[in-house]
Amino acid sequence: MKVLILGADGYLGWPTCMYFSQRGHETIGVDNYFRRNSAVELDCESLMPTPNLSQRTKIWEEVSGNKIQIHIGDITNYTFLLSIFREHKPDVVVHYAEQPSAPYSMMSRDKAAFTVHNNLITTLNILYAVHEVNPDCHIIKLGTMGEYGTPNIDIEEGWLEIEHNERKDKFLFPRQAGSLYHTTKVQDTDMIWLYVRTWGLRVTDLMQGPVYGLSTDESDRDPRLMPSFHYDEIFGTVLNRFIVQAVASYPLTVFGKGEQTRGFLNLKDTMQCVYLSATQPAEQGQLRVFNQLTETFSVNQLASRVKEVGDRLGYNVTINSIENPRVELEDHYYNVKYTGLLDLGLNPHYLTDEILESFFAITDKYKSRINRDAFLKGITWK
Ligand code: USQ
Repeated sequence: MKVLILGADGYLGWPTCMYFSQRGHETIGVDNYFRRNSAVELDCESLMPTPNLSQRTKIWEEVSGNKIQIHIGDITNYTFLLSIFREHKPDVVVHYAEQPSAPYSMMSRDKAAFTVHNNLITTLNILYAVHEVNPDCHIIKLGTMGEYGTPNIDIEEGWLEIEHNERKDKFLFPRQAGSLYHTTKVQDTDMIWLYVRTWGLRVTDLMQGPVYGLSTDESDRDPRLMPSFHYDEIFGTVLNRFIVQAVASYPLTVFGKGEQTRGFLNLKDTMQCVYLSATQPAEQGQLRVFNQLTETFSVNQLASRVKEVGDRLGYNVTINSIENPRVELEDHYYNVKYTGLLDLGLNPHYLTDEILESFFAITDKYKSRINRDAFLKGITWK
């Protein structure tokens, strides 16, 4: 396959490039370095040094013998994106090129506007480029479990059949997002669904929960190939933050009651899910939706697991419940269906103590680079 990965420099993007490349696919990565530049602007850089994409592709070639082609540019610029589509005519495009942070989207009007513009225009441009250059190209779009929010009913896998006044129809499962970032993901899903119906495109929407981890088989081959790993309040996800906090002897930051429950997965499983979706594509005219998680935990359960394993390793972990800077339900029903990816062949890496121990061990090597000011930056939803 010829695979185009948009957002190739990010936490998921770079490991995905290597994953496809390692398996013999022609891999093309694109990024505008938004996250890299914002992390400098907001003083919250990645835990480990991350060479830029040109440097990383050279290291990857030395290590694996495989090439990854890179283009640096902004895909909200349609002319730029179209030139890439015309040059490469991809069979699959993986869309990670969105502003991915809920706190970032709630920081200010300007950052809210950037999030709306970036996330909706990148998606629109991809839809147009596929329609114009290669309508058979399979779009794999990274959605988020946060599109559904935390409804008081079971969360189905993408769709819900509704019976109303003795008639039935199937709709996208109701969406009720908890941040502007998550809302842009709802909006782009609606846009994608319109063009699937109108132009007959083939799309897989991966409704992913928070990802954790910093190890993949490919990145383990050389520390310079590690993903860009964030633990700050803006770009870090909760379990990644807790591990780094524990290593830094910083009390784990549980927001509010800590009974917020989400569906989590290991970074290695994100790779598998995207790969399984690419190799078993959606049909022409189908919007296929998978809930991408392997197990659910509350924030309190994660904090206890990190404390238990951390204490055993000698870290003396403490937990601090702090006022919730977000507006979200802190104690709620959460029951999600997620069988679609397992049916495609996903073999989950569950959160075992061994996985937590190795996570601690790698993080500890970079202890001296931890920026304690990045843990809480005073961002609130209010
Ligand atoms: N939380 C804490 N303490 C912290 C950080 C987070 O208690 O220090 C809580 C949050 O309040 C929330 C939960 O942990 O209830 C998850 O927060 P998160 O920061 O790990 O995840 P979120 O902001 O929802 O966003 C992340 C990714 C996003 C992805 C999403 C999947 O940044 O790109 O879409 O996870 S999901 O959460 O399912 O919507």
